[in-house]
Amino acid sequence: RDARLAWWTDARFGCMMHWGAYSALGGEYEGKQITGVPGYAEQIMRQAKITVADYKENVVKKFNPQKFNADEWCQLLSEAGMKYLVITAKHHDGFAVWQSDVNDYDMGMTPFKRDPMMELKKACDKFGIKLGFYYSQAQEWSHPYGTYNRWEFNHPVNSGGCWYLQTKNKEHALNVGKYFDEVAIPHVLELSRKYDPAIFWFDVAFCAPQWENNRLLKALRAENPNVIVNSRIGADLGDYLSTNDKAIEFRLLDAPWEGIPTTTESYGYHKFDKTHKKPEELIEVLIKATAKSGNTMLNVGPKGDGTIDAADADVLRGIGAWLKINGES
Ligand code: FUL
Repeated sequence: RDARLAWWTDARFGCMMHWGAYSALGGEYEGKQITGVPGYAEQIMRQAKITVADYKENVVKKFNPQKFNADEWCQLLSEAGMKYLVITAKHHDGFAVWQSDVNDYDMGMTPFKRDPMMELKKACDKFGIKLGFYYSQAQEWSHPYGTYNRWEFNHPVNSGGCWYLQTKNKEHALNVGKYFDEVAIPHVLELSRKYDPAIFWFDVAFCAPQWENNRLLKALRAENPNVIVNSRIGADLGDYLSTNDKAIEFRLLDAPWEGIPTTTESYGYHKFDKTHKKPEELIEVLIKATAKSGNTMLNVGPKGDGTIDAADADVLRGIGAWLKINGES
Protein backbone atom coordinates (compact mmCIF):
# COMPACT_ATOMS: atom_id res chain seq x y z
CA ARG A 1 0.00 0.00 0.00
CA ASP A 2 2.75 2.49 0.86
CA ALA A 3 4.37 2.02 -2.52
CA ARG A 4 1.04 2.54 -4.25
CA LEU A 5 0.41 5.70 -2.28
CA ALA A 6 3.84 7.31 -2.62
CA TRP A 7 2.97 9.84 -5.33
CA TRP A 8 -0.43 10.55 -3.79
CA THR A 9 0.98 11.34 -0.34
CA ASP A 10 3.48 13.61 -1.97
CA ALA A 11 0.81 15.39 -4.03
CA ARG A 12 -1.30 16.66 -1.10
CA PHE A 13 -3.61 18.79 -3.23
CA GLY A 14 -5.99 17.54 -5.89
CA CYS A 15 -9.22 18.43 -7.63
CA MET A 16 -12.49 16.55 -7.51
CA MET A 17 -15.01 17.17 -10.27
CA HIS A 18 -18.65 16.20 -10.38
CA TRP A 19 -19.67 16.47 -13.98
CA GLY A 20 -22.30 14.63 -15.97
CA ALA A 21 -25.66 15.07 -17.66
CA TYR A 22 -27.08 16.56 -14.42
CA SER A 23 -24.61 19.46 -14.72
CA ALA A 24 -26.74 20.96 -17.47
CA LEU A 25 -29.69 21.20 -15.07
CA GLY A 26 -27.75 23.00 -12.35
CA GLY A 27 -30.36 22.16 -9.70
CA GLU A 28 -33.39 23.09 -11.84
CA TYR A 29 -35.87 20.80 -13.63
CA GLU A 30 -38.81 21.85 -15.80
CA GLY A 31 -38.46 25.46 -14.77
CA LYS A 32 -38.41 24.76 -11.04
CA GLN A 33 -35.56 24.91 -8.58
CA ILE A 34 -35.28 21.40 -7.20
CA THR A 35 -32.03 21.28 -5.28
CA GLY A 36 -31.83 23.37 -2.13
CA VAL A 37 -28.79 25.17 -0.78
CA PRO A 38 -26.94 23.38 0.68
CA GLY A 39 -27.76 20.44 -1.54
CA TYR A 40 -26.44 17.88 -3.95
CA ALA A 41 -27.27 19.11 -7.44
CA GLU A 42 -25.75 15.94 -8.94
CA GLN A 43 -28.63 14.01 -7.38
CA ILE A 44 -31.45 15.90 -9.10
CA MET A 45 -32.72 12.70 -10.73
CA ARG A 46 -33.65 11.32 -7.30
CA GLN A 47 -34.76 14.68 -5.90
CA ALA A 48 -37.16 15.39 -8.77
CA LYS A 49 -38.15 11.69 -9.03
CA ILE A 50 -37.26 11.59 -12.70
CA THR A 51 -37.80 8.14 -14.21
CA VAL A 52 -34.92 6.50 -16.06
CA ALA A 53 -36.78 6.88 -19.38
CA ASP A 54 -37.41 10.60 -18.80
CA TYR A 55 -33.86 11.16 -17.61
CA LYS A 56 -32.53 9.65 -20.82
CA GLU A 57 -34.93 11.63 -23.00
CA ASN A 58 -34.88 14.99 -21.25
CA VAL A 59 -31.46 15.14 -19.70
CA VAL A 60 -28.92 12.75 -21.26
CA LYS A 61 -30.02 13.24 -24.86
CA LYS A 62 -29.65 16.99 -24.37
CA PHE A 63 -26.24 16.90 -22.71
CA ASN A 64 -24.04 18.76 -25.15
CA PRO A 65 -20.95 20.30 -23.54
CA GLN A 66 -19.87 22.13 -26.67
CA LYS A 67 -17.34 24.30 -24.87
CA PHE A 68 -15.54 21.43 -23.15
CA ASN A 69 -11.79 21.79 -23.53
CA ALA A 70 -9.69 19.35 -21.52
CA ASP A 71 -6.51 21.41 -21.94
CA GLU A 72 -8.21 24.47 -20.47
CA TRP A 73 -9.35 22.51 -17.43
CA CYS A 74 -5.86 21.10 -16.89
CA GLN A 75 -4.31 24.52 -17.36
CA LEU A 76 -6.53 25.88 -14.59
CA LEU A 77 -5.74 22.94 -12.30
CA SER A 78 -2.03 23.52 -12.86
CA GLU A 79 -2.42 27.19 -12.03
CA ALA A 80 -4.19 26.16 -8.84
CA GLY A 81 -1.28 23.89 -7.88
CA MET A 82 -3.40 20.74 -8.05
CA LYS A 83 -1.55 17.52 -8.73
CA TYR A 84 -4.39 15.12 -9.42
CA LEU A 85 -7.95 15.08 -10.69
CA VAL A 86 -10.70 12.66 -9.73
CA ILE A 87 -13.73 13.08 -11.98
CA THR A 88 -17.11 11.36 -11.98
CA ALA A 89 -16.92 8.74 -14.71
CA LYS A 90 -20.29 7.58 -13.40
CA HIS A 91 -22.42 9.04 -10.62
CA HIS A 92 -25.54 7.55 -9.04
CA ASP A 93 -27.62 8.27 -12.16
CA GLY A 94 -25.67 5.46 -13.83
CA PHE A 95 -24.75 7.52 -16.89
CA ALA A 96 -21.27 6.74 -18.26
CA VAL A 97 -19.46 9.97 -19.11
CA TRP A 98 -17.26 8.14 -21.60
CA GLN A 99 -17.61 6.00 -24.72
CA SER A 100 -18.43 2.60 -23.32
CA ASP A 101 -18.81 -0.80 -24.94
CA VAL A 102 -20.68 -2.13 -21.91
CA ASN A 103 -24.06 -0.64 -22.84
CA ASP A 104 -25.45 2.36 -24.70
CA TYR A 105 -26.20 4.54 -21.66
CA ASP A 106 -23.03 6.53 -22.29
CA MET A 107 -21.67 9.56 -24.16
CA GLY A 108 -22.80 7.94 -27.41
CA MET A 109 -26.37 8.74 -26.38
CA THR A 110 -25.69 12.47 -26.30
CA PRO A 111 -25.44 14.85 -29.25
CA PHE A 112 -21.85 15.55 -28.17
CA LYS A 113 -20.55 12.09 -29.12
CA ARG A 114 -16.94 12.80 -28.09
CA ASP A 115 -15.17 11.00 -25.23
CA PRO A 116 -14.41 13.54 -22.48
CA MET A 117 -12.55 10.97 -20.37
CA MET A 118 -10.16 10.17 -23.20
CA GLU A 119 -9.61 13.86 -23.89
CA LEU A 120 -8.96 14.44 -20.19
CA LYS A 121 -6.56 11.51 -20.02
CA LYS A 122 -4.50 13.03 -22.83
CA ALA A 123 -4.58 16.53 -21.36
CA CYS A 124 -3.69 15.28 -17.86
CA ASP A 125 -0.70 13.38 -19.24
CA LYS A 126 0.40 16.52 -21.02
CA PHE A 127 0.14 18.69 -17.89
CA GLY A 128 1.61 16.10 -15.50
CA ILE A 129 -1.66 15.69 -13.60
CA LYS A 130 -2.70 12.21 -12.42
CA LEU A 131 -6.21 11.27 -13.52
CA GLY A 132 -8.53 9.20 -11.35
CA PHE A 133 -12.17 8.20 -11.64
CA TYR A 134 -15.04 8.57 -9.22
CA TYR A 135 -17.25 5.56 -9.86
CA SER A 136 -20.54 5.06 -8.03
CA GLN A 137 -20.50 1.30 -7.60
CA ALA A 138 -22.96 0.94 -4.75
CA GLN A 139 -25.68 3.38 -5.65
CA GLU A 140 -27.06 3.05 -9.17
CA TRP A 141 -30.42 4.35 -10.29
CA SER A 142 -30.60 3.15 -13.88
CA HIS A 143 -30.35 -0.64 -13.63
CA PRO A 144 -33.39 -2.67 -12.51
CA TYR A 145 -31.23 -4.34 -9.85
CA GLY A 146 -29.14 -1.30 -9.13
CA THR A 147 -29.29 -0.24 -5.53
CA TYR A 148 -31.44 2.46 -3.97
CA ASN A 149 -32.87 3.11 -7.36
CA ARG A 150 -36.60 2.82 -7.22
CA TRP A 151 -38.29 5.96 -6.06
CA GLU A 152 -40.88 5.49 -8.74
CA PHE A 153 -44.20 5.41 -7.01
CA ASN A 154 -45.33 2.13 -5.50
CA HIS A 155 -42.08 0.38 -6.07
CA PRO A 156 -41.34 -1.79 -3.04
CA VAL A 157 -37.74 -0.67 -2.84
CA ASN A 158 -38.45 2.95 -2.29
CA SER A 159 -36.07 5.69 -1.33
CA GLY A 160 -35.13 6.17 2.26
CA GLY A 161 -32.44 3.80 3.27
CA CYS A 162 -29.60 1.95 1.83
CA TRP A 163 -28.78 -1.71 1.60
CA TYR A 164 -30.40 -2.98 4.78
CA LEU A 165 -33.74 -1.47 3.71
CA GLN A 166 -33.47 -2.85 0.24
CA THR A 167 -33.20 -6.35 1.61
CA LYS A 168 -36.89 -6.02 2.42
CA ASN A 169 -37.47 -6.74 -1.23
CA LYS A 170 -36.27 -10.31 -1.59
CA GLU A 171 -36.27 -10.38 -5.35
CA HIS A 172 -34.14 -7.26 -5.47
CA ALA A 173 -31.80 -8.44 -2.75
CA LEU A 174 -31.19 -11.76 -4.46
CA ASN A 175 -30.48 -10.18 -7.81
CA VAL A 176 -28.24 -7.26 -6.97
CA GLY A 177 -25.31 -9.36 -8.22
CA LYS A 178 -26.78 -8.97 -11.72
CA TYR A 179 -26.17 -5.25 -11.60
CA PHE A 180 -22.57 -5.83 -10.53
CA ASP A 181 -22.04 -8.46 -13.24
CA GLU A 182 -23.73 -6.52 -16.02
CA VAL A 183 -22.63 -2.98 -15.20
CA ALA A 184 -20.30 -2.18 -12.31
CA ILE A 185 -17.62 -4.83 -12.88
CA PRO A 186 -17.43 -4.49 -16.70
CA HIS A 187 -17.48 -0.68 -16.42
CA VAL A 188 -14.64 -0.56 -13.92
CA LEU A 189 -12.52 -3.03 -15.88
CA GLU A 190 -13.17 -1.08 -19.07
CA LEU A 191 -12.18 2.20 -17.42
CA SER A 192 -9.06 0.58 -16.06
CA ARG A 193 -8.00 -0.87 -19.42
CA LYS A 194 -8.90 2.09 -21.58
CA TYR A 195 -7.70 5.02 -19.49
CA ASP A 196 -5.24 3.53 -17.01
CA PRO A 197 -6.48 5.72 -14.14
CA ALA A 198 -4.28 6.40 -11.11
CA ILE A 199 -7.19 6.28 -8.63
CA PHE A 200 -10.59 4.66 -8.38
CA TRP A 201 -12.70 6.69 -6.00
CA PHE A 202 -15.66 4.56 -4.97
CA ASP A 203 -18.66 5.77 -3.01
CA VAL A 204 -21.35 4.87 -0.46
CA ALA A 205 -20.31 1.21 -0.10
CA PHE A 206 -23.09 0.71 2.45
CA CYS A 207 -25.74 1.02 -0.27
CA ALA A 208 -24.77 -2.40 -1.64
CA PRO A 209 -23.92 -5.62 0.15
CA GLN A 210 -20.27 -5.70 1.16
CA TRP A 211 -19.71 -8.97 -0.71
CA GLU A 212 -20.51 -7.22 -3.98
CA ASN A 213 -18.07 -4.40 -3.18
CA ASN A 214 -15.51 -7.10 -2.45
CA ARG A 215 -16.17 -8.90 -5.71
CA LEU A 216 -15.71 -5.66 -7.64
CA LEU A 217 -12.45 -4.81 -5.90
CA LYS A 218 -11.12 -8.33 -6.45
CA ALA A 219 -11.81 -8.06 -10.18
CA LEU A 220 -10.14 -4.65 -10.33
CA ARG A 221 -7.08 -5.73 -8.35
CA ALA A 222 -6.60 -8.75 -10.61
CA GLU A 223 -6.54 -6.38 -13.56
CA ASN A 224 -4.72 -3.44 -12.02
CA PRO A 225 -2.87 -4.24 -8.78
CA ASN A 226 -1.38 -0.77 -8.39
CA VAL A 227 -4.36 1.50 -8.75
CA ILE A 228 -5.17 3.50 -5.60
CA VAL A 229 -8.61 2.88 -4.11
CA ASN A 230 -10.30 5.05 -1.47
CA SER A 231 -12.08 3.81 1.62
CA ARG A 232 -15.61 4.03 0.24
CA ILE A 233 -15.28 0.51 -1.14
CA GLY A 234 -16.08 -0.55 2.42
CA ALA A 235 -14.70 -2.98 5.01
CA ASP A 236 -11.41 -1.11 5.42
CA LEU A 237 -10.30 -2.36 2.04
CA GLY A 238 -9.27 1.00 0.63
CA ASP A 239 -5.74 2.38 0.52
CA TYR A 240 -6.69 5.60 2.27
CA LEU A 241 -9.54 7.10 4.23
CA SER A 242 -12.02 9.56 2.69
CA THR A 243 -13.59 11.89 5.26
CA ASN A 244 -17.32 12.58 5.34
CA ASP A 245 -18.79 14.71 2.57
CA LYS A 246 -17.96 18.39 2.71
CA ALA A 247 -16.47 17.92 6.17
CA ILE A 248 -13.62 20.20 6.84
CA GLU A 249 -12.28 18.00 9.55
CA PHE A 250 -8.74 17.70 10.59
CA ARG A 251 -7.70 14.31 11.68
CA LEU A 252 -4.56 13.08 13.23
CA LEU A 253 -4.63 9.51 12.15
CA ASP A 254 -2.08 6.90 11.69
CA ALA A 255 -3.50 6.35 8.24
CA PRO A 256 -3.46 8.30 5.02
CA TRP A 257 -6.59 10.40 4.63
CA GLU A 258 -8.20 12.92 2.31
CA GLY A 259 -10.82 15.62 2.83
CA ILE A 260 -13.25 16.58 0.06
CA PRO A 261 -14.34 20.19 0.59
CA THR A 262 -16.36 21.94 -2.09
CA THR A 263 -16.08 25.47 -3.45
CA THR A 264 -19.84 25.85 -2.84
CA GLU A 265 -22.35 23.75 -0.88
CA SER A 266 -22.94 21.30 -3.72
CA TYR A 267 -20.72 18.86 -5.58
CA GLY A 268 -22.47 19.07 -8.95
CA TYR A 269 -22.91 22.49 -10.59
CA HIS A 270 -25.75 24.34 -8.86
CA LYS A 271 -26.81 27.57 -10.47
CA PHE A 272 -28.65 28.80 -7.37
CA ASP A 273 -25.74 28.23 -5.03
CA LYS A 274 -23.69 31.38 -4.69
CA THR A 275 -21.91 30.38 -1.50
CA HIS A 276 -18.42 30.25 -2.98
CA LYS A 277 -15.77 30.12 -0.31
CA LYS A 278 -12.95 32.60 -0.42
CA PRO A 279 -9.49 31.38 -1.42
CA GLU A 280 -8.27 32.30 2.11
CA GLU A 281 -10.72 29.86 3.71
CA LEU A 282 -9.66 27.04 1.46
CA ILE A 283 -5.97 27.83 1.87
CA GLU A 284 -6.52 27.46 5.60
CA VAL A 285 -8.17 24.09 5.01
CA LEU A 286 -5.23 23.01 2.89
CA ILE A 287 -2.66 24.15 5.47
CA LYS A 288 -4.43 22.45 8.37
CA ALA A 289 -4.93 19.21 6.45
CA THR A 290 -1.31 19.18 5.29
CA ALA A 291 -0.12 19.80 8.84
CA LYS A 292 -2.03 16.69 9.86
CA SER A 293 -0.65 14.64 7.00
CA GLY A 294 -3.89 14.70 5.03
CA ASN A 295 -4.66 15.37 1.41
CA THR A 296 -7.19 17.92 0.24
CA MET A 297 -9.21 17.20 -2.87
CA LEU A 298 -11.20 20.34 -3.54
CA ASN A 299 -14.40 19.83 -5.53
CA VAL A 300 -15.65 21.99 -8.37
CA GLY A 301 -18.71 21.23 -10.49
CA PRO A 302 -18.16 22.25 -14.12
CA LYS A 303 -21.21 23.46 -16.04
CA GLY A 304 -23.25 21.56 -18.60
CA ASP A 305 -21.69 23.53 -21.46
CA GLY A 306 -18.27 22.17 -20.48
CA THR A 307 -16.88 25.32 -18.91
CA ILE A 308 -15.82 25.90 -15.35
CA ASP A 309 -17.88 28.54 -13.58
CA ALA A 310 -15.94 31.83 -13.44
CA ALA A 311 -16.45 32.10 -9.68
CA ASP A 312 -14.91 28.63 -9.20
CA ALA A 313 -12.04 29.46 -11.51
CA ASP A 314 -11.31 32.59 -9.46
CA VAL A 315 -11.21 30.56 -6.25
CA LEU A 316 -8.79 28.07 -7.81
CA ARG A 317 -6.53 30.78 -9.16
CA GLY A 318 -6.53 32.52 -5.79
CA ILE A 319 -5.27 29.37 -4.09
CA GLY A 320 -2.69 28.87 -6.82
CA ALA A 321 -1.35 32.41 -6.41
CA TRP A 322 -0.75 31.76 -2.71
CA LEU A 323 0.82 28.36 -3.34
CA LYS A 324 3.18 29.81 -5.88
CA ILE A 325 4.74 31.93 -3.19
CA ASN A 326 4.33 29.62 -0.21
CA GLY A 327 4.10 26.10 -1.59
CA GLU A 328 6.90 23.63 -2.10
CA SER A 329 6.67 23.13 -5.82
C1 FUL B 1 -21.73 11.28 -1.72
C2 FUL B 1 -22.63 11.27 -2.92
O1 FUL B 1 -23.90 10.74 -2.61
C3 FUL B 1 -22.64 12.71 -3.34
O2 FUL B 1 -23.52 12.95 -4.38
C4 FUL B 1 -21.23 13.12 -3.70
O3 FUL B 1 -20.81 12.38 -4.81
C5 FUL B 1 -20.27 12.87 -2.55
C6 FUL B 1 -18.83 13.13 -2.84
O4 FUL B 1 -20.40 11.53 -2.13
O5 FUL B 1 -21.91 10.44 -0.76
